Amino acid sequence: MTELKGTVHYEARGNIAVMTIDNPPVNPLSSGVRKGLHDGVTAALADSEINAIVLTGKGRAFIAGADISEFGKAASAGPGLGDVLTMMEGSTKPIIAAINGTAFGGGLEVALCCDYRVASPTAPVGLPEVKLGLLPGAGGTQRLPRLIGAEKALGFILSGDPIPGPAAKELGIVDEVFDGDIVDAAIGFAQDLVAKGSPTRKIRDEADKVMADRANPDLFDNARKGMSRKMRGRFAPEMIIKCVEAAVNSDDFDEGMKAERKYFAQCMEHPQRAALIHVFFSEREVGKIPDVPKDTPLKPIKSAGVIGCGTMGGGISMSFANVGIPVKILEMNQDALDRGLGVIRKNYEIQVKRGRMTQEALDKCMSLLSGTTEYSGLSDADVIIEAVYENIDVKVDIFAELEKVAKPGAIIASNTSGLDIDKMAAATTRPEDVIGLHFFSPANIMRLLEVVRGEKTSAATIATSMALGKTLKKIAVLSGNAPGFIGNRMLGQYTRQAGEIILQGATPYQVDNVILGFGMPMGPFQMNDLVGLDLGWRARKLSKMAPEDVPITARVADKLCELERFGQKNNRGFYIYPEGSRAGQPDPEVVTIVEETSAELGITRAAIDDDEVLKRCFYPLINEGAKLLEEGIAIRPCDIDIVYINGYGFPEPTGGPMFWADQQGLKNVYDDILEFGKKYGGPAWEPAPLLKRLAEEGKTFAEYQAGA
Ligand code: 3H9
Repeated sequence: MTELKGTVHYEARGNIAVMTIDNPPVNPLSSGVRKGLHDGVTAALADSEINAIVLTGKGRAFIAGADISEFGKAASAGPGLGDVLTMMEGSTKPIIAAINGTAFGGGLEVALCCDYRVASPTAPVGLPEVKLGLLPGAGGTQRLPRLIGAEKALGFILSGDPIPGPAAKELGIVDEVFDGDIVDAAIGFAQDLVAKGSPTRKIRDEADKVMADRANPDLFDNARKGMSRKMRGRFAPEMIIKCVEAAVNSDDFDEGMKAERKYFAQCMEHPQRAALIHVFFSEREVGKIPDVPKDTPLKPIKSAGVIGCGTMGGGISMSFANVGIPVKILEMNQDALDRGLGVIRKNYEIQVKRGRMTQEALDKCMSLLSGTTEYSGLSDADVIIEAVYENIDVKVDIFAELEKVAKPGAIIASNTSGLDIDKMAAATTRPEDVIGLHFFSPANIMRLLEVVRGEKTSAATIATSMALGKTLKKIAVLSGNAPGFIGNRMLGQYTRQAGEIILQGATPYQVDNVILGFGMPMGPFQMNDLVGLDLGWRARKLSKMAPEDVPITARVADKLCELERFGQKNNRGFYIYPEGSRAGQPDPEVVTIVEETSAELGITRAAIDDDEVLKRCFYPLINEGAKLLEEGIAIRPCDIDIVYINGYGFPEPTGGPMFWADQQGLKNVYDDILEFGKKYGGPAWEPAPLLKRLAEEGKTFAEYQAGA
């Protein structure tokens, strides 16, 4: 017999039955929980001594929702959630949800089937299904509009964001918020009900709010128009709106439930659902490092030092200050320090102006930032991160200085985006404390932290750095030490292809449009304009590179620089930017320059269709990912996916490049790579042995991750 997962404890406290869900760590609605709910309510109804039921969760959660690990698999054991909820809602004795902690998704839907809801002030309440490509499929889209009205329900369900108990009370989702022991409070609440004759209250029977909503025909159009940018292109939001429309427009609750079941099933079948659930589990998986035990003692991080107060150093310092960790910033002189701190203050002021931060929070963050012009000023820091420009000699010198001043055990880190961590570690006598902490720009906003282990980096330094990522509200992914690490090494393949494609027949605008259409926030040429075309051009000039040695993919950008088209910074690059605008407009002059460059290189241009553009941009990147796996630089395919989604804007609903490759079929990807290799040649099209093997065996990267 299949073993049931999770349980529900049942206890009679006088005439109140208390049911406690126990499915650590966060009480999802696994098979044993569903059975326990069913059995508990049945027992309470059968016991004439019991007049009301209190339902709560053990530990930090009430119920975290449906058990996501069961999705996409064969039906699990135990009763179905729908049946359990129907019997709960049919209870003739009132059920009070005592929301002790997280009540998410199906968890909140269970509470909505209870007659009353009371919550702890700190309990987060939410319907985050949309973030998983789903909709609340246990009656949430039908009951919530009946409880709080369609407009508020839509806002709540479409955002997927949780709110704490008091805000849930204000919205009308919970009846009362109680400090102290929530179960005792719920029992008191239940006793009051018993004194009044144990009245029940079924949300399914409440129709006033949805009737009123029928008088507001713009409601749904407004919801569609008001969809956040993040949700555009996603399948689930429209399905959610359709469900709430059904709740409003039908007199029959069960008709609405039927619509919800239909649209929920469509979401379940949609590839975005599988991709987003892959992202959910991957975000948790990347924190698990096979050779770093979970209980590795962490170094305390109570203060930080940052070297350099430019764009990266400033953003890194803000990340620490934002979570209350004091930062000492080292700059070459007082002027540079003042300038850097001034930029930080300005960035915070913009956030205050936009209502994203209070003046008090700004003052608090600024009070945590101080400066020094001496290395000795960093001697108290628990972690020191150098964030100067990318030059290995300069970085090695900095590490030699840090060796003299850093306190014993302090983590000494580099924010390099691809240079050799071991070379820096070799400048110290404590390579075990040295690590790469690669933040992404803007460092105070971007979620990814690439943590780079050197050959001798200790487990404690790795574990502390991964935990530090969480403290800084980032997602940390571990990479091995190889040029470009995970992200930039793969990116190199992508940008190189984009450069080749425009010489062979596409325009930069076609390439960008294809990439934008795929869901990336910007195309490769828009990215070039944002970063600045002059960086590479100036570096090549400085190194006196011979014109014939300039890579062909850099020729167009260099020509643009010769015409003083440096990108967004001076409003002209691959695009023309009207004054004050970041939305670039295509320029026929650029197309002419591209065509001339092709001719100079003897390349015959021919039309390249959008499908080929997409494959040529991403398949070499995926191929490189497979090489990173073979070399052990990336631990698992999911680490690459999380790097790409959070550091490079790879669209989340695709699940990341490696998951997307699985969905394309690795055999198809491999065959196309061979085809492109025949047509265009070059190292980009040499298939990684791992890709070849998996393709030939008909396997996926997911199966490789599972041990194939
Ligand atoms: C739904 O409910 C659909 C219904 O509308 C309709 C049904 C018909 N299932 O995040 P953590 C695991 S959809 C299975 O590190 P935290 C997680 O993988 C669901 N497992 O802790 C991890 O495992 P491991 C709607 C789950 O304290 C461990 O628990 N609900 C689930 O930082 C600890 O998780 C959601 O979308 C789950 N539902 O955060 C809620 N949830 O230790 C999703 C967690 O092996 N969950 N696990 O790596 C969350 O947002 C966070 O996990 C939560 C706790 C805030 C609850």
